[in-house]
Amino acid sequence: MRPVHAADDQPLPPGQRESSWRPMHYGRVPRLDVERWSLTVGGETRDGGMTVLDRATLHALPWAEVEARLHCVARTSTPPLRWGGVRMADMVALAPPAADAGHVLLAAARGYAACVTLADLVHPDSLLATHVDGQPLTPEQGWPGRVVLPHLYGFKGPKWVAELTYHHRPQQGWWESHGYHPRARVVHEERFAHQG
Ligand SMILES: Nc1nc2c(c(=O)[nH]1)N[C@H]1C(S)=C(S)[C@@H](COP(=O)(O)O)O[C@H]1N2
Ligand SMILES: [Mo]
Repeated sequence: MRPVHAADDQPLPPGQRESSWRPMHYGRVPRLDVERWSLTVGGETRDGGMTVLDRATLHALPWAEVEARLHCVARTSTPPLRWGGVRMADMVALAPPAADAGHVLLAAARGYAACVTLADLVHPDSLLATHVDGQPLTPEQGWPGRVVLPHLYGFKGPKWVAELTYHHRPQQGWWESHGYHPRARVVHEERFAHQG
């Protein structure tokens, strides 16, 4: 087994400094019933319909683990965390988008939303995480499920994710509508929509 916090393998990306993990978000923490948890997939789907992926769907998919820091666009990064869950690519395969729908709005149970490209969503390290460091997520950490996209800034990954909607064009989530970057790739320091 690899150590949980293999910080040596996880250098800090440009412009980030490490700080301990203290979950933060706007609004109250929803207390969600895990048995009734579901992810609704809609918008420009391949079959034109809506699919509800429930807890049983999730359990039927292969377990995946990814070790990654959480990089906030405001320049702090957590120590490496071992996220556990299922790959977003596997979820997307169960309810695929129309051929030309390259953008996905990820919405949380309490109003928060973020828009990502389909390519970023199906990145092999992208997870629908239910666990961290071997434990189920706490409500503050996003239980019953949060999107973890390690190559993008943290704002692209809603905690308490409830809906996934395919679109032909980029959408404005919460931070995108406040000037933050539509793509938000950490290695390229894509922090703000109008940089430089
Ligand atoms: N539902 C929801 N998800 C959210 C947020 C939020 O406010 N609400 N904040 C985002 C931001 S800006 C970051 S950096 C990470 C922070 O995750 P943490 O609270 O586990 O540290 O969650 C992201 N997901
Ligand atoms: Mo953030």
